[in-house]
Amino acid sequence: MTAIRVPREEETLDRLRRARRVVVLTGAGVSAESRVPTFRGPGGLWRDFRPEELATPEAFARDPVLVWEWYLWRRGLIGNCEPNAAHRVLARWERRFRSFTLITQNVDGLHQRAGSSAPIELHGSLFRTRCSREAGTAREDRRVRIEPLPPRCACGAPERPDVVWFGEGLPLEALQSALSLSRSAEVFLAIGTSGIVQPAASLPRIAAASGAWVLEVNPEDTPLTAEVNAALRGPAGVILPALDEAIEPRDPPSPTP
Ligand code: BJW
Repeated sequence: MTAIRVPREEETLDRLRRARRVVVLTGAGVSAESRVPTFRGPGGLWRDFRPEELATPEAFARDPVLVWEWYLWRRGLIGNCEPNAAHRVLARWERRFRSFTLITQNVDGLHQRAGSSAPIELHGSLFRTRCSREAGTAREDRRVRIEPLPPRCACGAPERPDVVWFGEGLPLEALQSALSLSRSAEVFLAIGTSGIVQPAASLPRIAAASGAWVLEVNPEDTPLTAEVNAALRGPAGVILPALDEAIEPRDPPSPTP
C-alpha cells in the first residue's frame, strides 16, 4: 500500500513497475530536507543574494572575493548536511531498473554521498575548482577556507568554482547525454525543481514529446505541472520512499513463532 495518493495511480505505478528506461532530473528541492537552502521560494538562497551579483561570470570578474566567500560559505553549510531518504531511494533505483539515469542540477554532491554512482551533473560541482582562463581539468576541492582569495592557477589567473553560471554553456558531454537519455526514457521524473532554468527545464518536456510518462514530485505547482502526466504533491523525502514501496513492496516481517 502506498502512503501517498498517486494521481492516475494504477497507470503511474504500472508504468514505473514495468519501465526499462527511467530518467530522473533533480533540482534543489531534493536536498531541501537535508537543510540545503533552495534557490527560489521561502528560505531560498536568492532571497538574500541577487543572482546577478554572484552567479554570473560578470560578477566574478567584478568581485571574485565576494563570489568566493559565498561559495565557501555554501561549502561549509553543505559539508554539515547529510543525504536524505529521497537521495537514498534514487541511489537504490540504479539497481532496480534495467537502465536508470540520474541527471541533477545540484552542485551539492549529496546524490554521490547517498551512493549514486555517476549522476550527470548539469551545473557542475561546488566541490571542484578550475582555472577561470584556461580550459583545463577541474580538481576536487573541499576547502572551506582559502587565503588569500581568490585562489590562483599556476598561469596567474584566478581560479573559480567549477559550476555553471547564468549565460554560460553547460558541460557539452553532460548536456548531450541528458538530451539523448531524455528522448529515450519510458518514465521521466522531475523532482524538486522549479522548472524555470534552461536548458534543464526543457528535459521533461523533451521526454514527454518523445513519449515518456512524466511525473513531477514537488510540494508546489511549477510551470511543468500543466505538462506532466501526474504531479505528486509533497516533499521528495516522503514521496519517493512511498513510491518505492508502492512499486516494490517489501516482504512483511515474518510472524514470530
Ligand atoms: C521541493 C522540496 C522538497 C522545495 N521536495 N521539492 C531560454 C529562455 C529563457 C532564458 C534562457 C533560455 N535559455 C537560457 C536562458 C538563460 C538562463 C535561464 O534559464 N534563465 C532563467 C532564470 C529564465 N540559463 C542559462 O543562463 C544557462 N546557460 C545557457 O543556457 O547558456 C546558453 C549558452 C550556450 C552556449 C554558450 C554560451 C551560453 C545556465 C544556467 C545555469 C544555472 N546556474 C545555477 C547556479 C549554479 C551554481 C550555484 O549553485 O551557485 O543553477 S542558477 C540555479 O538555478 C542553480 C540551479 O541548479 C538552478 C535550478 O534551480 P532549481 O534546482 O530548480 O531550484 P529552485 O530553488 O528554483 O526550485 C526548488 C524547487 O524545489 C521548488 O519548485 C520547490 O517548490 C521545490 N521544493 N522543497 C521536493 N522537500
